[in-house]
Amino acid sequence: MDRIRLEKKVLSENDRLAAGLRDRFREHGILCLNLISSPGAGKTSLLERTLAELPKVTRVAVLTGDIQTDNDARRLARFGFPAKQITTAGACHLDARMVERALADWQLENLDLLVIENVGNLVCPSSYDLGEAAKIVLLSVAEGEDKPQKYPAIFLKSELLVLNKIDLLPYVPFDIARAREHARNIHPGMEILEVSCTTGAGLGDWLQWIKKRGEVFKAEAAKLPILDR
Ligand SMILES: Nc1nc2c(ncn2[C@@H]2O[C@H](COP(=O)(O)OP(=O)(O)O)[C@@H](O)[C@H]2O)c(=O)[nH]1
Ligand SMILES: [Mg+2]
Repeated sequence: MDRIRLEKKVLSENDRLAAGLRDRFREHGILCLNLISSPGAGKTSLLERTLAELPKVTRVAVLTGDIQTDNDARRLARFGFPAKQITTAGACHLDARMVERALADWQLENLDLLVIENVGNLVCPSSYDLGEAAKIVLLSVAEGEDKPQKYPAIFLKSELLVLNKIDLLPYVPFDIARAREHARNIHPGMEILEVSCTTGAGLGDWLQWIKKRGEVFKAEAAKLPILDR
């Protein structure tokens, strides 16, 4: 009982901080995306590909979460955009306070796009709002097509499913039609993209998705009343 009460308190404090972050992102016109998957599905690889393709003038930054090491931030910093590691020292997800702290010395007025790579986990990150405009779930074809059935919350809460590693389809028994069906059973309106970060297949559609989502975000932000929090 006490544990449930404590969990509720932690989550509502997180919601409060996330609402503050969302306001700041809106105020500065920053599209914030929260990338979630199990470890190794290819989040950092997708970000590497994305940063490599974006024009150098793009005002993009990335935050990347892991329990230990700054390996991913070092992989991402090579592309010349701001990249910062958040190490959670054991926590299985990022929370809004960690994001707030990581942003403290960045000038938000210089950004249009912020991509957050969450800690590899299909469960805990689904409960923690980071102020993002959209959660995106990645699933690689080496993980089994029944993951949406096993971990429904994250598929329900994500706008987009990115099916990665399609170059491996000839070698693994992964039924991509069933994976799509399972995802849409959980979340009928879910958008689904198929990509390979190794061959580059489908990455044009992914970049197009980001561009369109940015336009929708700006149009929605323009309709909302001026903030008075
Ligand atoms: N074959 C194949 N391997 C990939 C692909 N994307 C990522 N990988 C590999 O999968 C491993 C984990 O990728 P990483 O981006 O670190 O995953 P993360 O833990 O989700 O950030 C690495 O060895 C990548 O090279 C892909 O599209 N195809
Ligand atoms: Mg990673």
